[in-house]
Amino acid sequence: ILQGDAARHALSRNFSEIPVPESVLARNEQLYGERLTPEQVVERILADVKVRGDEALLDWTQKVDGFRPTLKVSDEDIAAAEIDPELHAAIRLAIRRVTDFYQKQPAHGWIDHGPGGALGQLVRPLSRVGVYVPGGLAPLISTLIHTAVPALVAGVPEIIVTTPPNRDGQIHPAIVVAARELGISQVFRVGGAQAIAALAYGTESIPRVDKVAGPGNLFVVIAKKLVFGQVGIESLPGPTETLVIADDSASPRYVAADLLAQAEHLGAEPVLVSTSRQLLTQVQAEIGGQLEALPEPNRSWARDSIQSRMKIVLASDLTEALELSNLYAPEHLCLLTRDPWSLLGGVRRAGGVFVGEASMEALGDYVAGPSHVMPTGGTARFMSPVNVRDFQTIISIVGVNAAELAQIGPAATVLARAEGLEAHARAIESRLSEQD
Ligand code: HSO
Ligand code: ZN
Repeated sequence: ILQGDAARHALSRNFSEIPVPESVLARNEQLYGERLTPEQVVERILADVKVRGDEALLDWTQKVDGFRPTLKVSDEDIAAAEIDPELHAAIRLAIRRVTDFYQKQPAHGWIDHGPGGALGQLVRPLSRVGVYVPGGLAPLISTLIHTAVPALVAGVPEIIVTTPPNRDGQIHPAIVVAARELGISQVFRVGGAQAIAALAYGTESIPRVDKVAGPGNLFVVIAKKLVFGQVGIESLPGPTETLVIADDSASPRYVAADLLAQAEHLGAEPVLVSTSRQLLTQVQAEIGGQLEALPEPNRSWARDSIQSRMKIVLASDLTEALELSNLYAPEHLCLLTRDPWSLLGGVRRAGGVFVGEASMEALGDYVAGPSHVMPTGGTARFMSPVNVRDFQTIISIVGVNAAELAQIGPAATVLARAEGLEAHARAIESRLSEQD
């Protein structure tokens, strides 16, 4: 149990470098005959896809996953995808609730017409966006919804989805159904850094996009970092974290359940901050019991997060608890206290805040409303969750009239000459003199 300065130290993040697991290096050695770092592998993949397009995508997929998929999901396959009706209804509900949420986000431009003319900001959707949907251990159906919907609400006319196929070369039918429900017709069976390369550079079958969004594994995140500039990137989502602030009124059973829910994500970091020592002890016992009751492989995933990364902190009061949370800048902040709404004013850094017992983070992962793609790794200091603004640009409008020009033009010429830019000054004066 951490307290005071030790807690502060444990929750201050060290942003120096993403640690590379030994298992990744060993696998690279086995695949490439050299202990390449993930960066080196990604650089090779990017360069190859840029030059050889689709052939490179298939070769790298063959190398990493062991098969050559058919890249594009055909219109017939999209139309024919079928899933359990209950799951289908849940997908529809999630789409509706996330859409309703983002339709409330103010995202309009403005033009201010005054006596001096008009100034303003136009808001325009991006033309084409790529959404990466992780596959692998869990087919993240919800991630497609939580990334594509803000883009659709922003007005993006074309969305390209890439997602890694499973062993039989197919994509989970629920991901295909979700794409169909969203009106997305371009879905590609490719994952990893090669998918990001395809979206950034374009290939024969995958069109080049303006921005790539969505979470992925270490290779995907490194690829997104390296292609930034060539395309836009919404963020670099890393392993997930949840910080729970609980007082003596919280239910140890709920606190444990919420920590375990996030712990089952690979590499997750669960943090519990409480003002009650008794609660900390009770939650630890609960976690033990609930962990044993989980089926495999979820139990192993959750146990790894709990044993390797969980932090337990005793705070002197809720003010200190909030101060520690602001220092940590969690992706998710869950408030399980007597009066959770009273803490909101003190929250300065977090991806999302989950207020009270009925608003568990796992609900937010699916159907609450806000996108579950939120800033991780302490980036909530300067980043926001995925939202409508990520898929729009702002265009500045300058439309001053002659009267206004006469007022403000002379100052501009002074600044131009101070910068030594004579042609600028003359361009302004050419109109100033015309008016005399
Ligand atoms: N909690 C994860 C997102 C997710 N959970 C998707 C379930 N499906 C990262 O915030
Ligand atoms: Zn989750």
